[in-house]
Amino acid sequence: MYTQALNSETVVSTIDDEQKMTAFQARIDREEKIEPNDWMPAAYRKTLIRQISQHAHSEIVGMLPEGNWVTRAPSLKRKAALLAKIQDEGGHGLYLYCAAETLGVTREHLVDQLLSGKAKYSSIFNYPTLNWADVGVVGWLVDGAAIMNQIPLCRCSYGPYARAMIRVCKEESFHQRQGYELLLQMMKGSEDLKEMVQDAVNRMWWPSLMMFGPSDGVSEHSSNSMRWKIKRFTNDDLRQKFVDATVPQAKILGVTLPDPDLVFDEVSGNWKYGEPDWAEFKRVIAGHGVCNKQRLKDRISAHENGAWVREAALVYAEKQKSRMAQSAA
Ligand code: FAQ
Repeated sequence: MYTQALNSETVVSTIDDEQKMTAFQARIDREEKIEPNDWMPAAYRKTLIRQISQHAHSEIVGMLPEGNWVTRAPSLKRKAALLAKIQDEGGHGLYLYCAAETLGVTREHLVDQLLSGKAKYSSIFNYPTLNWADVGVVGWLVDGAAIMNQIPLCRCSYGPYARAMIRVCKEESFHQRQGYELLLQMMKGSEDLKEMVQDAVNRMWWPSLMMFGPSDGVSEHSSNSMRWKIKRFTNDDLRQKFVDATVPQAKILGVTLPDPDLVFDEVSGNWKYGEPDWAEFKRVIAGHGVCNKQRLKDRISAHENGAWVREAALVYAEKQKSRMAQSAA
């Protein structure tokens, strides 16, 4: 008797869920935004929490390689631009943590996942920034790749993520330009400066291509994310767009992209490129890149050193609340 009752409830709820799923997909197909209080499949929520939080972590960890150069910027102008850029990245992380919180997770939980090494962040930030030209190349290639990936996210089906990305993309385009302009200046300088730029490009080119994720054949999340219009293009499509946009910029700059297989294909109108080293990519995202340990160590110590700020903010918020309650009484 008990089992029968349970089974019939399960059947009703399965039918119910199927109807909800169909209605949900129809909303996505009509390009309606999904908002925090709307019904959504558990897997859609999980995918968004995963992607948005990884994105937030990437912004916060991404502050570190550039932070390494603030005290050594070659002029006041460059220092001011670099500081502004790094502050922007911190801001992007905060918008994104807020967007993730609308899905029912707490920022504390997400930060714990980062600091305990459980959460991923973009592989690119596990490479070192060894010379000043790296700051320019991070702007040109890393922000360039980020923009290519993130402009379509402004049309993501989840409202809070899409809206956060509009402002993020505006700021990222300033970041990309400051990097490219910095490199243009260096390329007008001495042979040593030109070599420095070429060296930075040689080291950052392949890791920048890896930012788009594994190739489509092995990308486990792409098909669901495309169906749900979280992602609008596949990893390989975005990587190709990035290569096509970047090759002419490299020519203007006067640097060589370190890929002997790079060739223009008249039929497709695309630049064909060689295969990134996917074994290296896997090693880096598994925690074995050059800087993974250092990045986590730095984030943990920043978190610990900032504990008093979080405590003070909480005490201040409590004080404000009790003052408001007193004045309302
Ligand atoms: N690094 O099935 P897919 C920035 C993981 S922000 C590490 O293809 P999906 C700003 C992936 O998470 C840059 N992990 O996954 C800045 C998944 O693992 P999981 C960050 C990677 O989600 C600039 C597994 O591999 N941008 O640069 C990477 O459909 C300058 C299977 O992959 C974003 O996060 C990778 N490169 O596609 C700051 C944009 N690629 O979760 C400072 C939003 C893949 O199952 C200075 N994110 N994985 O354990 C996305 O668009 C997507 O999440 C992708 C991956 C494209 C990253």
